[in-house]
Amino acid sequence: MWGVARPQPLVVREDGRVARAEGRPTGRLRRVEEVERAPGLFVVLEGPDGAGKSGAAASLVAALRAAGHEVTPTREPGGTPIGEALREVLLRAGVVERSGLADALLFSAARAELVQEVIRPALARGSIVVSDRYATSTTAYQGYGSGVPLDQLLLLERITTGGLRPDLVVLIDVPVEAGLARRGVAAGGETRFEEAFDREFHERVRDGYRAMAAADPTRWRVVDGTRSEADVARDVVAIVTSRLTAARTRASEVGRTG
Ligand code: ATM
Repeated sequence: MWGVARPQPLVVREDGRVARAEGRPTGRLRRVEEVERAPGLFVVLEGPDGAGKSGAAASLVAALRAAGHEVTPTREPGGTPIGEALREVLLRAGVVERSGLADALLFSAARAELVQEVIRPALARGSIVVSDRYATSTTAYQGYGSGVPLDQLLLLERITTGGLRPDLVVLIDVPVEAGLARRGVAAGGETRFEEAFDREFHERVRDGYRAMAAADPTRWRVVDGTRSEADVARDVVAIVTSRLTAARTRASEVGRTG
């Protein structure tokens, strides 16, 4: 894994999709990219602590596979050897105190590796990538939560992801109290955040998520996470399936005209 040559260069298109490329992105190459990337979809599940993202992600992956799709599940931080090592550092309870900016840089280092090694290649071969968290978590936690300026985080995101944005972000929304109770934090459970017991921090994170969703309603969908795990999972599967159908329809139109 380490020290080997990178695979073929990848071209990041304006819409954030990526394709393999031998040379510069020309008009001809653009057509090839569209055909190559058309079946893939980049889905991110987001939400505050205790929203039930991970369970919904597992159900989504199972449902998509049962429907015959190739799916690449991943999570942040993690998903690569260095990402999992950083996860240990970042999420271990009782770690040394550090700034929001240091956190943002560490999460971003794991993300850069994940994008390059896993997400881009998967999208290029037409897989459906289901990621439990993405750059949107950094905006919510380190930006809205810890107060790192959002314009700095935007710059960092561009560097880290090369502009790769999800096709769809599903926010599983729960009130802070309910989320913390589920995580056991309210009852004294462990979490890595110094601010874990600071309700205000989690309120800011939740507000941040809702602000991002409101600002980009085409890309974001919000699901009420206070219901049963099965209800939430059913909604998430329905949202992704309908987006997939729309993407497929667009792709076949491109195929007919391209
Ligand atoms: P989960 O594995 O439960 O998703 O938790 C990951 C934690 O890392 C979560 N918070 N807690 N406690 C959110 C946090 N996180 C960030 O603060 N910034 C990030 O960029 C990412 C990916 C996660």
